Amino acid sequence: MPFQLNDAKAHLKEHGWCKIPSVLSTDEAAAVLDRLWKAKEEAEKRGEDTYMPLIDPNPSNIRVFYLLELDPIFRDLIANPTAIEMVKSVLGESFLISNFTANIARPGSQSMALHSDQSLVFPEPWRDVWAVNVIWCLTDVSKANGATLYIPGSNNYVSRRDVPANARELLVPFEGKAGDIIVMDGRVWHTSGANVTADQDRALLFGYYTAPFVRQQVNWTAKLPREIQDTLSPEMREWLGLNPLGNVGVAGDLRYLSVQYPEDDAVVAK
Ligand SMILES: O=C(O)CCC(=O)C(=O)O
Repeated sequence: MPFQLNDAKAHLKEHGWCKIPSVLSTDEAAAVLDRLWKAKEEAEKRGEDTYMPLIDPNPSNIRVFYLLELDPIFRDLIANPTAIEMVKSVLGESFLISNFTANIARPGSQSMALHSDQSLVFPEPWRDVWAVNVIWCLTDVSKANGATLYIPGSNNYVSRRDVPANARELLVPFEGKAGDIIVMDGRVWHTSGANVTADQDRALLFGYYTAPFVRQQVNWTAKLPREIQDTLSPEMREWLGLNPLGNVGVAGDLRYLSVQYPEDDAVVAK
């Protein structure tokens, strides 16, 4: 039976994640990986660190931030129609692109902190889903080469107190093939896996989208060069928060008071 996106959406809603196979062909994934290595070189040339001791235990994890300014291929991926359809299924029509980063786990890499992505951008309680990650597999991903590990059911945790003391024993890998995407809602608790292979890289991209009232992790207006901003579609400008107006009227009612609460004629006459 052909893959049904609606089944994936239902799985995402219930379990907090889903996998969509072959959004990219194997060749396309390999081409993106090649561009990622070039982006890593370019980021380093620009003086940006690709090892972050704050989050990764050793330099075998290679982080590339600000993908959107490094290569147009990443601007295409963040706006990929399948990815956007999944994002809208969680967040609705209106959302922001908070971040787009890469984590290449090379042999010897170790796990970062267990966290949920929502917990990084606003305080508990996390009663609703206001964030979603689209994870692009650029290589085959297995437990051995450092697949992202997650706790099944953790999409229902409302507070840090809900994370069990034996969290480490509950972790399960998101395995996949190069070209698959894994969509994970912002409440799922997860970490990077350890890459215990001798010679396999595990390369993932993380497209992070949030509800429009959550401050983005990157201020794209400040970060993206003007020449790039000027090439973007009106839709992308809105998703990146580049337009002059930001957080206005999300769920507000701005009708005049006299319309919202018409005066009672009898009261006025008195
Ligand atoms: O690389 C991974 O598997 C997870 C990365 C992650 O969760 C993060 O960078 O916040």
